[in-house]
Amino acid sequence: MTSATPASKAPLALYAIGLGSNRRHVRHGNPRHILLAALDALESDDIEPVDVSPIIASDPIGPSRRRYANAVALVASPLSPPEMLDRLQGIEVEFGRRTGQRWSARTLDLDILLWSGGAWSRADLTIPHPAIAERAFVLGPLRTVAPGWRHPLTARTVRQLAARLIRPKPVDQSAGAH
Ligand code: PH2
Ligand code: MG
Ligand code: MG
Repeated sequence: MTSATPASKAPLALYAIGLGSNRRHVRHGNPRHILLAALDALESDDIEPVDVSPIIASDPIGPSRRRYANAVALVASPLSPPEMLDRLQGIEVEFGRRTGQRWSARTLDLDILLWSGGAWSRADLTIPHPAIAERAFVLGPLRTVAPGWRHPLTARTVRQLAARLIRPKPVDQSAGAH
């Protein structure tokens, strides 16, 4: 190795990455093992693991009927958000993800949830992930690794968002019954 790449001179940012899987992988096996392998794949010269939540099993939100394994990793990296997205998409493809499968069963889904730079919104990438506040399978694991991290748009901490999500809500009389 000769000179450092420009990326390695950029200041480190912290990212919270959401991991999800609800299909088996021919080599890695069940979703839990897929997440463990994905955590290994994530670690690289310019992505340093800082912390990982427990892996939880969660009921599917959306059309797929298989249960998911979900987890959240905190990583430190000099990569910019689009560079990080590229990297994550590359790993998804390595694990057999086909494109055009939004919300369908997937071997591996890697989402940027939070970034220490705050909010980012361009073309195909929005940070914070827009659905964070409604998803227990994200907030549960995220709370174990970053309870005090403030959502840059609502200024609520992850702990507060998680508490709001699980607190029983009064019945909304105006809403139609399902
Ligand atoms: N991901 C989805 C849709 N539904 N449900 C659970 N429980 N966990 C997920 O990761 C998940 C989901 C789309 O990314
Ligand atoms: Mg995704
Ligand atoms: Mg997702």
